[in-house]
Amino acid sequence: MRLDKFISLMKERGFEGALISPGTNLYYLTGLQIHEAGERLTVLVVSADGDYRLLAPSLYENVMRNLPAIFWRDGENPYEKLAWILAEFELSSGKLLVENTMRADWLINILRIGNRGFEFHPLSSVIRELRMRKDAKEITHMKHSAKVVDRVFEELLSWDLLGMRESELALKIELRIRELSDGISFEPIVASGENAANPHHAPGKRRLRKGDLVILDYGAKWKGYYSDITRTIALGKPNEKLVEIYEVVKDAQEKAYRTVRAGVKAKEVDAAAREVISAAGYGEYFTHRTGHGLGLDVHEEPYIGPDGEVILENGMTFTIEPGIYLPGLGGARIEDDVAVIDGRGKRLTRAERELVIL
Ligand SMILES: [Mn+2]
Repeated sequence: MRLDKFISLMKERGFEGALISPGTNLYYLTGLQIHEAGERLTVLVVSADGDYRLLAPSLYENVMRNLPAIFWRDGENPYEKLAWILAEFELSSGKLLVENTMRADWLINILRIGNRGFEFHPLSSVIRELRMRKDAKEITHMKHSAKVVDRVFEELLSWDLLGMRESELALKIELRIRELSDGISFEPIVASGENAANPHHAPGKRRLRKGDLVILDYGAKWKGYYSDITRTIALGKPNEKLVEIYEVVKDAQEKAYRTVRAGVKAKEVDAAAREVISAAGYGEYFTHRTGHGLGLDVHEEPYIGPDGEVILENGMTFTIEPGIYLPGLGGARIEDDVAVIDGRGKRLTRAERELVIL
């Protein structure tokens, strides 16, 4: 069980315990998915001795039967109960892991309840080692998630795109993803014409027109696992400059992909993409890292950037998504999801990468 594995790793690293609030780490360790805990304290207390207990609001009483739990009712002070669990587990000092995304108001209250001797550390510092290495089942979910976005890309090429507003296309993509999967990874990005010079453009009222390069960036979710794809398409023949940057981005993406191997550092993959783009004279217009880890979170480790010291291993999954953005003119980005399998990089997303001119 993942929780046992986590506890022994935590102990090995000299931690006394962990406080894990709802999120992907809690889901990863226990399978527990808590929708909208909001302000009500919900936390899994884990001790390096192997004990664990969930403290949760009583409104979840009927849905949580697989973990030892203590419930609190509205009107009660949950922090008193938390103090009681910490005392029972003999947790009063030492290194304690805290979920990175825990609400500040919870943490402030926890800091007030007799924790004089604790030294807090982010949960990610330990759990990253488990989360980064996906098992076969996790990879299967990611493959499925990737298939969905490939399919949506193929379908959207036959939609009547000319004259459509960016926001309308984004909504149509979202709807189709939702029909085919468990949900979207983030609100789809549709960036057309000069808007494509902004890597994270929010789709707006601009209508797609002839000569545009259009960046489409979207993802699906399957059994908790995300995909994330970007394709750049052309409506009618774009000007030569735009075609040129597209081809440079495509070469950079391919080069980075071919660099992926077990034993290679993440930053070597970044450097491979960056070299191609710099050699073509567009280095200053590639304004972000080459990619990010992907899994239960859309952005997780390993990050594929110039500072990426993580050594790639089998089971690691991440994106490769170089781009060039020319202010006032437009931009291009190509993004695939890649897994390290049998020592080599393997693309999970397989949609067409040659420039599609509609
Ligand atoms: Mn991405």
